[in-house]
Amino acid sequence: MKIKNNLILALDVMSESEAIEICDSIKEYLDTIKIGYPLALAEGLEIIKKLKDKFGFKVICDFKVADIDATNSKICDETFKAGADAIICHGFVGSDSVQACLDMAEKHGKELFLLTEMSHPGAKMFLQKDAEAIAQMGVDMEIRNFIAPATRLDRLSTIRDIVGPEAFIISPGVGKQGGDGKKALEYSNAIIVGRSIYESENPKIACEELIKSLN
Ligand code: OMP
Repeated sequence: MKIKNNLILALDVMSESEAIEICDSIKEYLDTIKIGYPLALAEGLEIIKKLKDKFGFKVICDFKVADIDATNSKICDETFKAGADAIICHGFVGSDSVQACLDMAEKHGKELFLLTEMSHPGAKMFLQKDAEAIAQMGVDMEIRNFIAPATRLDRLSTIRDIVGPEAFIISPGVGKQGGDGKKALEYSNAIIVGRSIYESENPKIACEELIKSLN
């Protein structure tokens, strides 16, 4: 996957009008956005095609899919049918659940991102201790795309070592969660940034300045 300016906008706004306004202001800098439950629940899955058609963005659907295999298949199928270019799934549910997502991504000719360790403080309670095994499971399953935290560079670096130099890692937690974008890009291929762009008074300038700080 090639991502313009190595930057993905996490578009966790709560209405189509807000989403369009933000996308309009940053469209020259980005070509990939991530949509999660907030916007999809507020506006329905149709928002994916609307934003793709209007701006030509690639859309990663952050549904953190984490169910039994049969249910995961259905969630992924609907998401890809709605136009998503990629979907994010959790790894802690195990290889049968993840394989169902991978199979559906392959069926649609789309991408799957495997979430290893999360970026927030609570990830240390349970997820962190298994994150390396989750990353290794992804490698064994020949998954190419991973998510690992910009908030803990040592962990991001460890996960990079496990998945190898050819894997594609995208990294959330820059800005509001305290992570440094430039440092995260030493180990990842792109960063995911939400609030520090869309909550800013001027998202266009916030985006411009962030990109400058990455180079
Ligand atoms: P900001 O903290 O506002 O920049 O947003 C970060 C985005 O990345 C949100 O959409 C989160 O749901 C998402 N995210 C994390 O923050 N941490 C993770 O470990 C994983 C994700 C994700 O899967 O995208």
